[in-house]
Amino acid sequence: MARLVVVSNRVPVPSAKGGTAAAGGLAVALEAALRSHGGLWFGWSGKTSTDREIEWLEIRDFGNVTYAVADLNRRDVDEYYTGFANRALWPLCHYRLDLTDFSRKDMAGYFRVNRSFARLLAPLIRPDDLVWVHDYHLIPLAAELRHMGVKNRIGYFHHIPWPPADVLSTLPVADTIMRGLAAYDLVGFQTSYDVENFTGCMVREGFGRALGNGWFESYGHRFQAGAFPIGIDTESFVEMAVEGAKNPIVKRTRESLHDCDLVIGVDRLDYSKGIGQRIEAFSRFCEMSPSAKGQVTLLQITPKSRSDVPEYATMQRDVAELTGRVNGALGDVDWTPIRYVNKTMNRNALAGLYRIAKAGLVTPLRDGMNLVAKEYIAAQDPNDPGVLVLSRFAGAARELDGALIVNPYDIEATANAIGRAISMPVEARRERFQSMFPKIRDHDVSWWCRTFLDALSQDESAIPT
Ligand code: GDG
Repeated sequence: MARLVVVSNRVPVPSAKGGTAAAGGLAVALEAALRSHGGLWFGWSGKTSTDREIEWLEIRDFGNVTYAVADLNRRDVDEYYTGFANRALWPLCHYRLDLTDFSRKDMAGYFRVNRSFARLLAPLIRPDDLVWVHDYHLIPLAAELRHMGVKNRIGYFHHIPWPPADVLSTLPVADTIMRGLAAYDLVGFQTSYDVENFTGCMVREGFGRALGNGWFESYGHRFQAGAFPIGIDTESFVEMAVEGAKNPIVKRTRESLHDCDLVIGVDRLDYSKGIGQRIEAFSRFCEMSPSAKGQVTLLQITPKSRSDVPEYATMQRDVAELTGRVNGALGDVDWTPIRYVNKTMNRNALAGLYRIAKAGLVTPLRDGMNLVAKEYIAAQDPNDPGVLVLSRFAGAARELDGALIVNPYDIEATANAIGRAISMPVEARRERFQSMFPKIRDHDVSWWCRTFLDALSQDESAIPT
């Protein structure tokens, strides 16, 4: 079996004692894949150094896995990460052209940091290694590695949506980004819709031609693109949710609810997640259904993220204000309609909270997949499951068709769906749950890893003639 090299923007380096730092399902699955293949995990340490250039790596071995991380200096972080990745590519891929900032300085920083990463990584790659690069921060990495003579098979997975050609074309360096993707051997997306958009960008904008069967030829290189929907670590999440009932935070929540039904939302504070629209919809639901007063509470768990990016700071203020306004207008001395928690919960508590919630609201305006949707289903009691209200614009909606699928821009319809979810009879809830659970059980995160790596291991013989 080939050795595996994983490259991601951030690397969860275990503690000196060997304890894992990987918290989420994705990191745990990648760590497991690395352990079974043996390998190397390379990326940014997450630290900002005072050095002028990225020049050195901190390398540590844990069993058969090596972790190699580099610090970035302030300018690199501002231009590569906060700037181009999070103020150009992220809003662009989430169809938010109104929030893009195409600064030339940031673009240059993005390509510069990718070149520096390639320079540090290239000498660590052995001839038969499989290289797997993750996410939009690192699109140009393969092209840079190729310039340095790296001939290995290199795969890329795009965790967020891929936009249609008209949206991508607004990016001044769209051609360099497409050229960067063409340097990989396999480019993975979350859904077939993203693959369609990517094909449109390739073919319609004249960057390359489609050879059929997911194969493309572009800038003299043949590569494959396909949909690889990411999953969660379903088995361990189910266990965590069952155990979660004993968690002190879950107990406290349950006691504080008295007879109120709980509805839950869990999202990083990000404008793609539709948190404002969701709060409006919940507020509309409370206004429309007098019986909701004092009987239903929305728990919105929203850890802060990317506070260095101005659009996120603005959003933090807006959501806090909106929540305050709704609670002020609708609440009473003994009832707070929305409990807004602006901090990170531990994962066990989160799993237990999903389980006691009668409805899970996952209503992003645009999302690559959305793992919260899958976690909410995994956490349910099969005999008395809650109902998932899911945006049609989340990649997860392609698989989780037993959810109440909503258009999150339609506040009235989302409010109605919340009402339907809360009052749905148990037989209908069970039926919906049973239609979804086997999918997330069979297509878990290990399946996703395996499927991607199997496809990456194939050679060019599968290209149609
Ligand atoms: C990107 C794509 C794609 C959230 N709050 C807490 C907490 N979380 C955990 C959730 C979930 C994860 O964070 C969020 O994953 P999502 O998939 O919902 O969203 P992104 O962070 O935007 O991820 C997305 C994903 O990549 C994977 O490919 O699905 O579309 O945007 O696991 O549970 N975890 C804890 N406390 C919290 O307060 N412990």
